[in-house]
Amino acid sequence: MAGRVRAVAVITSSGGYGVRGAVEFVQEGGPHEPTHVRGRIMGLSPGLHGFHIHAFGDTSNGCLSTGPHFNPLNKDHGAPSDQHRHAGDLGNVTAGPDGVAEVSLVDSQIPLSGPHSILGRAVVVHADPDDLGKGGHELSKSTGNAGARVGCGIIGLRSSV
Ligand SMILES: [Cu+2]
Ligand SMILES: [Zn+2]
Repeated sequence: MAGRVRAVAVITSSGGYGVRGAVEFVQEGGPHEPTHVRGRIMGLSPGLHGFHIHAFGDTSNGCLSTGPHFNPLNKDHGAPSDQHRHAGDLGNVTAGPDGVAEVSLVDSQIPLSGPHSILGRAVVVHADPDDLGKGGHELSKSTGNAGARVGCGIIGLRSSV
């Protein structure tokens, strides 16, 4: 129906963290097909970092203005494997000792077409691990208590070449 849709987010740092990278999104077919996410993020501290789609493609005030996690179905924060989660909950990426995180995942709640499309929204990388809603912190059910927003990028259509 919709054919293949490709998008990309170029990630830059908010607040002088030195985080940078790019993440590509590909969805084959219509809005019910899963989206493949692939990319590389550099300049992170080694370890886990919360990785989400936030609601707004607005970086006018750095990563802060991307708003909350994309949550069109009004659910609690969770893990990517949870049925009840924010659509934008992609869990964590893991940076190696060199500060580089390779991203490769497939997800069924982040379409590039249809009413819940993530086009025009933002990818955000956090300073701390996402506890996937299970940390018992007051922020666990809203943000996974993932801390500062160290990098972000607006998800836009990618050229086909
Ligand atoms: Cu986030
Ligand atoms: Zn969330």
